[in-house]
Amino acid sequence: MKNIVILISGGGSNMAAIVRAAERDRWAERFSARIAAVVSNKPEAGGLAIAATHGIATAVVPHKEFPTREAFDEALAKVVDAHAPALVVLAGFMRILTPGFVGRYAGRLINIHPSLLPAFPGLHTHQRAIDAGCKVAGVTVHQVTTELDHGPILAQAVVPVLPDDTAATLAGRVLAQEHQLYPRAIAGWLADTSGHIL
Ligand code: NHR
Ligand code: GAR
Repeated sequence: MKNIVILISGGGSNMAAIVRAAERDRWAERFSARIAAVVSNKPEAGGLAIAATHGIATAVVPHKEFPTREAFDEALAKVVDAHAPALVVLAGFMRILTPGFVGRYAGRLINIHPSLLPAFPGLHTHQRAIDAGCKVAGVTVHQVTTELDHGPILAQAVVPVLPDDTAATLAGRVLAQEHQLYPRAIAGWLADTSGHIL
């Protein structure tokens, strides 16, 4: 069985979309894969309750309780390693990971970023796309490397930027695409362990 561990920080709608796709598309039978655990760095993350209703193990590693990023990442890795993951999925996970953590999961650590990378790495992507006058925006699934939001691209989807868009309306349009793209990219990765679908 290939165990998937999903890391979240918030609402967990991408995580929920992945869990629903795994159930709907029978990843257990097709890929011998399962969502083994959902781990949050924030105790209040709404996604934890959603995971629990699907019978998925949950854990919290509160970053605020650790003196350094290295100490947090070591504690996080211990929890993740307990599930022997074939794939670690960042889904709205908001802490930059140290080279030690990234190296440990090299080649099996992926992220979804709400911009068309290499444009707008980092935070506040939607406002930055609007401010730059972009006519399209979108979402990127990529492998995580030590350079933030710069790993090899696995999949992308594009949405229009409309004249009256605010960061919130654009984020909603992008998020709807995220919910389609991330499960497809993971299924592609599980099918051929490369993940390139587009
Ligand atoms: N870690 C590495 N090494 N490489 C990547 O590509 C990563 C990563 C960790 C998270 C997600 C990323 C995104 O998709 C991600 C990619 C958080 C920040 C950030 O600045 C930036 C990018 C991403 C996630 N976080 C602040 C920090 O100090 C905290 C912000 C907060 O808590 O709200 O870690 O956009
Ligand atoms: C998503 O739009 C995701 O791409 C973005 O946060 C949202 C999380 O939503 N990720 C980042 O900005 C990472 N820095 P969710 O918790 O409902 O999946």
